Amino acid sequence: MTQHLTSREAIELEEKYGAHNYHPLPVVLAKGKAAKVWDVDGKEYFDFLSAYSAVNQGHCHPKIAAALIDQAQTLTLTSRAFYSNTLGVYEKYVTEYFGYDKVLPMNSGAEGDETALKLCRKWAYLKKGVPENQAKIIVCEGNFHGRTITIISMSTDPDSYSGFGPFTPGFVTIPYNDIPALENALKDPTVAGFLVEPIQGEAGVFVPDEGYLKKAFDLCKANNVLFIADEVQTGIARTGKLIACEHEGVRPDMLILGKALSGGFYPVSAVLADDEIMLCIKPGEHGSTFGGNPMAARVAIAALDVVKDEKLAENAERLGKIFRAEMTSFKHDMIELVRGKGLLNAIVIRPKNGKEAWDVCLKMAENGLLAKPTHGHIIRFAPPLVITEAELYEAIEIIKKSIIAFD
Ligand code: IF1
Repeated sequence: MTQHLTSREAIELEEKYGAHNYHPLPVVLAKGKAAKVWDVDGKEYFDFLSAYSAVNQGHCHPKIAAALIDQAQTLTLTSRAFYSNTLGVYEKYVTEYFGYDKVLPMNSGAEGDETALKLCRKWAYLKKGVPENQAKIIVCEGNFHGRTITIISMSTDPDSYSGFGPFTPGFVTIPYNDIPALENALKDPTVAGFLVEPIQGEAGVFVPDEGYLKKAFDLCKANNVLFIADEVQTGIARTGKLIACEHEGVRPDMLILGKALSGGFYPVSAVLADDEIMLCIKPGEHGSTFGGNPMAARVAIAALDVVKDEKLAENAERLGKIFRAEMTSFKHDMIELVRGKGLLNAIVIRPKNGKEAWDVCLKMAENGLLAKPTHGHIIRFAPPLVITEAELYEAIEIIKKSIIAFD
């Protein structure tokens, strides 16, 4: 049974016994359903973070919960030392769903990225003929791919990498949304891959110029370099298409998925690629105790079923347009800029009377809507994709009312 804690008690416990690697908004959540969550006092909120886009299908989706509970009472973990009657079914389902030959199942998004980096290097040595230990991978300034040592070795954010060196070599950093810079970096014949987020999440929902991904993809192809899309945050219908690369008709050589692949029930990530790349890794060369376990397999199938059944991509596309139109036409001196795609949006906040994005988030929480600032002056708005149009308009009123409160 869950203990009945007051929000103060819950916060004090985390402060005293948990590492201080986060600075949460002072809200203690106890329950969630679809686009809403409730705190320990029963206060209701719209969730406009969706666990950083992991609960696209809405909180506690009954269909995903049913799959999880059924499998939890049947078989949870076999390890990959044996076959299971669930993994192959999921592998067939997910590869057909996204249109790739094969999938490599992992757990966290960071593990998905690490897997893609390893596959890319192996491919460089086995197929491209890059001399041993010389492969380079191009990454972008402002990237966010997770928290492991190798991944922070690619980061340009001092909060992410400072004090954690020495770093993994083999990365070349170029500005995001800069085709000439990519063209130039691709001249090096030891370059094996280009790892990119179709929209940069952590950078504040930074949407590149139209055509950037397509041009980048074509340049990679012309130079025999793998185009690797980190769609951990942008994938699974969030931006109005199943994956964000689809907006430009790009099919990445490697596709990294996580977060909403499980609808927020369980850490499930995946790398998808065709045989030419995927078969470069042989038995014993990569893996994970939990990757592809029976619960993950069942949960991911259910989560992806929900995306199709409930037309979540279409909903994100349609409601995203309403959100941006409403927020753009709402003229207020604290709103500097509204940007995004589908239901992955951000508002750049211009501070007023010493009040900034954090204060706006506190006010919105008071008024019944949860969102989180990034980089001090940007607020991300990413509700579960099951939010209804009526709920969205209600939420927009809360956002407007909260900003007006600073007049
Ligand atoms: C945290 C940001 C979001 C990601 C992309 C891989 C991962 C992430 C594109 C790693 C993770 C997170 C994790 C979360 C905060 C968050 C985030 F603000 F930091 F950038 F979503 F916008 N690729 N994103 O966005 O996935 O290993 O965490 O499963 O608390 O660090 P993970």
